[in-house]
Amino acid sequence: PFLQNVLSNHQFLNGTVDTQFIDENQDLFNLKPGQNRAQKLLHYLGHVMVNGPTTPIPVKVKPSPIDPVIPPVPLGEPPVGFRDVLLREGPDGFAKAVRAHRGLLLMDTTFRDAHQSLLATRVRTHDLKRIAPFVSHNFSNLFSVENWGGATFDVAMRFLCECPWKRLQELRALMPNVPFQMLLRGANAVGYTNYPDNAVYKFCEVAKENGMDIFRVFDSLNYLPNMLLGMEAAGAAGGVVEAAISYTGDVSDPTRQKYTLDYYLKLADELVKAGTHILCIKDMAGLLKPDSSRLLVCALRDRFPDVPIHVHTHDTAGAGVAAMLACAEAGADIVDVAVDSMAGMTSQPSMGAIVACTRGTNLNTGISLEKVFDYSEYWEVTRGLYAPFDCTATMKSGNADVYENEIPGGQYTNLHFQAHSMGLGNKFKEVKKAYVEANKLLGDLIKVTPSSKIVGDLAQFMVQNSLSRAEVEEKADELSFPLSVVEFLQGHIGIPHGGFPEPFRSKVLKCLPRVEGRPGASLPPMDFQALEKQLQEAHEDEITPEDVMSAAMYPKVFQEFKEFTQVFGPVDCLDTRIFLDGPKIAEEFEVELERGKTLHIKALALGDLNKAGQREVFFELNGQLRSVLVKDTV
Ligand code: 3PY
Ligand code: ZN
Repeated sequence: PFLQNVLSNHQFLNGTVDTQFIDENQDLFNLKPGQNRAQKLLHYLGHVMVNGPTTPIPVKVKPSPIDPVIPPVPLGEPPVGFRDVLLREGPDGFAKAVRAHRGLLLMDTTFRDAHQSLLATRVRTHDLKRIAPFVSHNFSNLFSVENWGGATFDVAMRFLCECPWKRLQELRALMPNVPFQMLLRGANAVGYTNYPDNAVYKFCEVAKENGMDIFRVFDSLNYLPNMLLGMEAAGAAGGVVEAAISYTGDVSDPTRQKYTLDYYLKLADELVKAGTHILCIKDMAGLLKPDSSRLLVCALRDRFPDVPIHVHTHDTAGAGVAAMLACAEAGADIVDVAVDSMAGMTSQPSMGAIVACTRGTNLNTGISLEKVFDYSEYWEVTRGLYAPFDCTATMKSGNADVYENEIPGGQYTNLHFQAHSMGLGNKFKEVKKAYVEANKLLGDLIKVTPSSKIVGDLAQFMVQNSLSRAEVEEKADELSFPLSVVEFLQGHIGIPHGGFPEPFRSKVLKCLPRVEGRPGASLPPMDFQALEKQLQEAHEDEITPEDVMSAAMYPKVFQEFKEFTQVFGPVDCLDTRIFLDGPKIAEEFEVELERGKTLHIKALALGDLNKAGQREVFFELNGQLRSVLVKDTV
């Protein structure tokens, strides 16, 4: 700031002052970023106190004032877990050990999908880190903790102003014994669009180096060439490949003829042939009922006796526990759960319920129910900190209508929230109906990120313009469709099962170009060296290989994130309530910047508005009076 002020001073600029000293001492300009982290944080706090949170807050609910209590963790190393098996035996040996395991294994989604589904993906690394040692010590027999990928990557930078890679590194250090799992959107990596092949490979390589173990790879259309690319990238990085078949429809319903048991088995054949270590059924909308679960899992178990089967679902209809128990009884090795207070509704089924229901049976999970209660209590209170993002502000229950509209968990919450926040709560039913119609228009798709967004965009377009399916079909050559719909029809995300809907596609596209085959195959490789150079020139901080990957995935989001931290410092160190809502006057709190470096801050007063539209905010920082000037933009 000092330098900035000097450089923008008009006397200085006019050359009316003697600057010889500066000219002769160029090293004055080598200011190390980060040295004034405390001042930057005061600037952030002042900003939040004057103008409110920098991250958009969807509902006018304050974070809970109650601080979470971290349950005690024993001293010493955590017990040996499946990660030790993985490190010792490699992915093949790991898969064998999983298959040979007696009892049901669980993946805990609390660190990723649960909050992606319930809390708009807003859970911060700060709160994950606090409970990580407890999980490491008490849930060492988990198959994995899902803690990365999906929407977490971009939300971390975009809304939480923190680095997703740092999350991975820090959690890895705190949980050395439990395998980490991420959701990789195949050729879309952690984005919404296809990336050049070398970007997907590099992404997996860097993720593995930073501590990722298991890559759940899916494609939103189950388009095999996209899936194979993701699988190869994860495998080449040395990761455990978990190819995921995205499930839609109902295999137990003979009237549903598009996504039949045969369709899933044939796809599974291809994935096993391609060498997947684990086979996953990814039921992103929660459509598996006990009957369909039995049918599907029994058939897969018979066909692939040696391949571990892992099932993912959402509890939107409320039948998640029943479905997962049916899967386990039919021979699934692993099912996904979230801790009780972060489970249910559009999230995963409850960990406690599955642990309790399998206790004393041959599916026993080996997990202590008492520890689940402690874990759940931590999350119950922590969840309160995220009240401004909690879907329960408007959504009061799950809904079995998901069997009809097939909306994936996270999207169900988003659409519900959007309808309610626009004061159109009574329109949600209409949006869901339009979603069904939009899906039919597009040829009955597998719906998961990003194909689900395309169906959602078309549905919203239909509601906004009061268009029925028949009208859209009839006027397809005149309407201006959302870009995502047009690009999908052009073939930008791959080819859907059964091909594109005709004559709808031709009517919409007219003479627009069409992508043939796998979209990524025609993209030129990314030049990482050039990107690194460009980032080094643009930012003062050191640029790491992880930063290069962040910029490769989300160039604009990364740039804004860097600019933000340059001004406001390491806001990831703040407690969540302070981060979201700022301190109250007279509140004293601590901020641990790094081990052994803690700031003691007290918010003292908020000054009056000055002529320049600013307010001075006063703090005590480690016992010394400090103030920051903040522009009042409210
Ligand atoms: C994602 O892609 O983020 C998902 O969670 C899909 O289910
Ligand atoms: Zn999911």
